[in-house]
Amino acid sequence: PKEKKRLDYRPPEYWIKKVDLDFDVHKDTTTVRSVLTCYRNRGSPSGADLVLHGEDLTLKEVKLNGKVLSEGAEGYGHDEDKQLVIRGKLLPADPDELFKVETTVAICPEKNFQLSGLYKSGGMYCTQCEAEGFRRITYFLDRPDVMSLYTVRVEASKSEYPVLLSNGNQISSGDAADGRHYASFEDPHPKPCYLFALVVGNLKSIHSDFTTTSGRKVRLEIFSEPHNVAKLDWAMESLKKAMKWDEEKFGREYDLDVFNIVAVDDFNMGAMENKGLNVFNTALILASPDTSTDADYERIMGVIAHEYFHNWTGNRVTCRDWFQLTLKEGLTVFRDQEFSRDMASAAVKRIEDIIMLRSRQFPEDAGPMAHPIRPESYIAMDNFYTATVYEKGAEVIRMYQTLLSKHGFRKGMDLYFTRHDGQAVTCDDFRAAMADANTSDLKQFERWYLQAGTPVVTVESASYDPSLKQFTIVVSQSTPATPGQAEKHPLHIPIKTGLLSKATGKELQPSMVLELKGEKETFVFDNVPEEPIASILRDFSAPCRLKFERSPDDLAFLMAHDTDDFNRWEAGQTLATIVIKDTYNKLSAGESPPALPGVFVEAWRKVLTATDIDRSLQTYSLRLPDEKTLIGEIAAPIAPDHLHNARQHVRKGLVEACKKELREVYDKLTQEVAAEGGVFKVDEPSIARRRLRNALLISMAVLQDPETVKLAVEHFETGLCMSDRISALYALADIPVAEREAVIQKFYGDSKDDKLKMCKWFAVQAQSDLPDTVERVKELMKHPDFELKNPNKLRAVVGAFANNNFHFHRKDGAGYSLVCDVIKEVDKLNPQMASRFAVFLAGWKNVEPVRSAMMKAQLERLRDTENLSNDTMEIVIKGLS
Ligand code: BAL
Ligand code: ZN
Repeated sequence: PKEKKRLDYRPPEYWIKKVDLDFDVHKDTTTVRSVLTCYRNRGSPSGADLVLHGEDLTLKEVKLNGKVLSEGAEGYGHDEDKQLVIRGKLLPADPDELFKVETTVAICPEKNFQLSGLYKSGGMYCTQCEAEGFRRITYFLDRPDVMSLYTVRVEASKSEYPVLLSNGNQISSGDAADGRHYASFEDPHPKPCYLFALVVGNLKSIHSDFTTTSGRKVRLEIFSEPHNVAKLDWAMESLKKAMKWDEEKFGREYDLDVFNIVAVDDFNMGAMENKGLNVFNTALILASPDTSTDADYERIMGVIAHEYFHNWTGNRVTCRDWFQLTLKEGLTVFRDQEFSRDMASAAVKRIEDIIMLRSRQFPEDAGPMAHPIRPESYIAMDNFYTATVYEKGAEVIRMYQTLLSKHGFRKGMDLYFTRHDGQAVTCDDFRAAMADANTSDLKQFERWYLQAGTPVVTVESASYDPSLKQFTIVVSQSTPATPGQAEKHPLHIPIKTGLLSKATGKELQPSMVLELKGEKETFVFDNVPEEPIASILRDFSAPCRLKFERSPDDLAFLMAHDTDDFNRWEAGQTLATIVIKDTYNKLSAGESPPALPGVFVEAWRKVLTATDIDRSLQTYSLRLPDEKTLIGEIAAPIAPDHLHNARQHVRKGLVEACKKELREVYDKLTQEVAAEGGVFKVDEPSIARRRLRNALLISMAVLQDPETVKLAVEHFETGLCMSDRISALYALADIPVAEREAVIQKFYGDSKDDKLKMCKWFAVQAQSDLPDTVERVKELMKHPDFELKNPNKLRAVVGAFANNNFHFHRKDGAGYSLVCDVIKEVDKLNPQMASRFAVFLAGWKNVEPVRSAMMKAQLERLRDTENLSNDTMEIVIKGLS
């Protein structure tokens, strides 16, 4: 397969000013006629060929300026990549002269299982064009720097598909012959083709409106298949909040008269920001207390906001090429994170984001797929919709704000929009706008875009001089080598630091941002009245690992007193990591696990019984770091079973030591719920209470005693909503008792008619700890409700299993061969999904030798598979190199 390189970027030979599309939708054949109004790029030579991308298209006709072209040297041809070539000698020499290229192609959405381009999902047709799906609809310059004005006409059966949608404003509609109807649309904003969308279906909708700051009324409409329409209200509420927030925080107003969203069952991504017509995976839009957890509600609001925010960061200002993906994704994730922080608890959101970063992005940065947030090369662009581009990308944007202040960041954003509205630009353009708006030097900051790997910031020493009243810290940085990038240079790292009184726990000085630029630097704090305890990397001010030797007592002190909510939580995580690591080392050496340190148990008990902290923060503070996060803290090669057992040992130890308090707090919360009449509520305190109560139940279940089994069954039976019921299921999932099976059956009975509930039912079983989980997963894949072609169900079974670290790494290699078999099968249908699972096998070098060899053998099996897709092959090649 061919690799594309960032530095090879060249502007296109031609521009496409206008696109007129006509879709004639019939069962098994959709005919697409396209008229492209083009002109030559002045920078390209006269006589250059026009080469249009196309994939899986049946070409019917090509016309140039209304004249039919024949295939051959005097007409059109195809190059070795099957692209359509219009001979340059036929095209105007004058770059100002417009010409029209008209193609007619046939496509078959019903057989498009890749879910890229135009495809059928259930009873509806819909599109997904990012990154390179538009070429699967018609011949085009399928690259984001080609921005065009679009008109679209679509015709289909009126009775089967009463709803016809595309980007922009509908300009006409009516009946056509043979019981068909049509609609046409005009989008007044030039856009890259990846933002094109078309939906044809039997849909129902809810609608509302939003008046923008300048007084324009926007019609908002959200569509789904009829049976889901009652679950769209939360999405509408979220959309309005997002629209208002973007006006208030960034001065960005919506720019069309309509904003439509459509929910689809079969979707590779979470959602897609097509101009004025977002398409959403049902999992990220449908909400009801019976089907969605509180976390689902929060996620839906975040993703609705994310896609809406793309209208400015992505659509109005887009990417010049796909290497710049983080320009829109990192920035838009940052914006949705800020929005969610404003909508609920800022500290809780920050903790959730960092848990995700550490469990998903840090491993990516430490594995064979490590890449900078702006990758240097790719084979399949779809492989680069990664946690690095998105989540680390968002952290890089956040660092601009930390370095420049909120005010300075806003100035940079304003300049970015003023300079680049309507353009396709680069990450360097964004950095230049930030630097210029603040007259700040951000040259070294570019390295965040150039280097892969998670930097390590080490506090080499921290000392206090009472005579000078000075506190001094020496800080160094290094970034581990990553594939293809042995040498790393120092980064510009903002380290938000506070000093606390050891006596009172109060702040001795307000937080300040230290700017680490060299390999090692000394920072001196003056006028410090007493020896302080330092709180470093507050609010996780840079995406780094912090190495800072502290005693368990100091960490327990920070857990109790740090005035930075994030670092108070972080101190608990650090302490827990030390304890789990210690247990892991003992188990790995064949020794018995050590007793839990008293200071750790008491600190945990203190959090458990506290009554003066936010219950969501309390929940996160009681939770131990997950296995994926812990892997990064342990020297490779990892023994996954010892790691799992070490973490379980610590969990159990805490629960045994605090059993009485756990039950008391749980009962108190249960009584509170009962006192309110057992009514389901979605306000923040109710969510936080539910979160804590559900987490306590899952904690207690680690003991697997009959009392907790009974409690879990009761919790399930009396649960007010999905959050309660699914927590009870998780509590029982690891306990081999008849009650477990009964509750699983009951849940199935309540869920079998709802695809999203079924996904939860699948996932809880695939994540179980029970010894026969591999066999269960194989059975689940044969279950009548499982669908290999539906990405949500595939993720619910295979994705959840591959993330089940203990069983994926089962000693006999059965987990690896299961995942490899699935990859081979799925790759034939949907390479984007298959390649995501291949990433799990690619991490073989980090695992102990026996398992490592088995994982590698499965990767080799994939390598030797005939007709493996480029997507999966890219992961396999990188994994094996
Ligand atoms: N642009 C792909 C989906 C998203 O990140 O919004
Ligand atoms: Zn996005």
